[in-house]
Amino acid sequence: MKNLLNVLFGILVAVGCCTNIFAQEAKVGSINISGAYAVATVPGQPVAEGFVKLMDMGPADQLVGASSPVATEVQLHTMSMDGNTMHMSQLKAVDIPANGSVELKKGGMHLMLMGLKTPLKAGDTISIKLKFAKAGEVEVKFPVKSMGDARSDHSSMKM
Ligand SMILES: [Cu+2]
Repeated sequence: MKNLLNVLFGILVAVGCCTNIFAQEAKVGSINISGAYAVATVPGQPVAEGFVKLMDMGPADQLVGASSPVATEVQLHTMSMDGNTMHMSQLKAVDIPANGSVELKKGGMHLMLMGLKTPLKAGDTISIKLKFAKAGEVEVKFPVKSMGDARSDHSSMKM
């Protein structure tokens, strides 16, 4: 039994190590960050979107800012429908409920990379630093996915 537990523990450690290598997972304070990705751009496109899930294992916190070496500025945005028109507006902060989670995802809140210094190509990985009001700052790796891949993430329905 003890051996079995050791094996299981070994597996857990191994899995933990591997998810760290693909570091779209990160942790700072009580905030767990997962599922980070950015969407590839076409040449000349000056902006790109980034998405990420934030899970809070502690008291309520806020995502208050972000920055990246590949963009002159990273803003927090949200989308809303005004009749049939999608509007994007800038947020001062994204609330993360205590012991809860918030997801920045397609069609909703997102990170907006402004003034891209280089186009984002699928397969690349960029780094974005997230800043939380309480938990502090953490650098997160965002793999770049093509528009198609990014879309298929959300189509769990069978065609
Ligand atoms: Cu935006």
